Amino acid sequence: YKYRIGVVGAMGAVGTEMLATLEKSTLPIAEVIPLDVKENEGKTVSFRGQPLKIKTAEKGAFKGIDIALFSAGETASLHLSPIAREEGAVVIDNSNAFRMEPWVPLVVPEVNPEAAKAHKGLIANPNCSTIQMLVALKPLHDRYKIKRIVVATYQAVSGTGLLAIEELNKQVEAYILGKELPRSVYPHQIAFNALPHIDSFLENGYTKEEMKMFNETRKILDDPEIMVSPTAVRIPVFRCHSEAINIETEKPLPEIAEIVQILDNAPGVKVIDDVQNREYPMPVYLKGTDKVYVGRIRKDFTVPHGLNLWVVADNLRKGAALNAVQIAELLVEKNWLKGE
Ligand code: 11C
Repeated sequence: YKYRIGVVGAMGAVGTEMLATLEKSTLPIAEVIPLDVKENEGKTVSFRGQPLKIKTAEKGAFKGIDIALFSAGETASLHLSPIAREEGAVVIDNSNAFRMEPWVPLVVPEVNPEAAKAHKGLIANPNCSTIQMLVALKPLHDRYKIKRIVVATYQAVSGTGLLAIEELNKQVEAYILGKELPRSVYPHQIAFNALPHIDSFLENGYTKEEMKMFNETRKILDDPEIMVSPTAVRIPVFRCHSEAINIETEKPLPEIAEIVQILDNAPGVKVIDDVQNREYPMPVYLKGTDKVYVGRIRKDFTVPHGLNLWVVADNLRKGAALNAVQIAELLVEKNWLKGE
């Protein structure tokens, strides 16, 4: 059997990466159907060298589609995913719309693949900052039980979308030309700046982005006690989110060499950590890659069982498109497409 895969939001920053990731996927694909808003109908995207015409994502468009990868924002997911499911597609949703719904599995294939099995026609893809943090931490959590995570993120503008990429480009250009910096996406200048503000603020003083890291971590690890204390920051980088992570574990941690080995052997992780040769993960060199990169691995000498790490991953790939395609591959490989 070959699968018909729909990509909703095919012209967006993540949608484009979904098509690129599907091109390389081992999934037996009969057809890719790119869907987007009505204004983009008839425009073309490329898939394996062929131009594909965009169709409007609307009622009727999902008939015959086996798997629909959604990345068109929360409103589109809320409106269109029930339609897609009714028309027979299994939805893999990249938005925040359903992640915390008890009936929806929230899946990172390297971390909690089993959770996908019991789906009811919709599986949620976690937030990019959560995905890369947990791919790196899961092997340590399994062995030493992490009690508390303190994390500061350094997030790329592509997490906001294509308009934000354009805004950073235009601001840099205007700055060099000595012109006034245009601004529409972010509440402050993003070029040469750092904004401790991602998504909207909640009553507790945290942002939604920060609370996603707390709530999603507990759900994915199925650990209602693990503590996550986050600060999410937007920086003027185009691609790849970076995270400074501090963990405290219940059990004593082994020597650094052993931790490096555990991480390097973990699925989806690669260690880049040779400070003598100034080697550590950095966004500019890792854009367009598929793994989660870990460096600056060192003991936190201020607590009994603590560790500091620096984690970088391409937010559009492992943080979004690749994770979604991996979920599709998992469903097909395990024969879990039907769900429960
Ligand atoms: C960002 N993490 O970098 C966000 C983008 O819940 O899927 C993804 C938001 C989400 O701005």
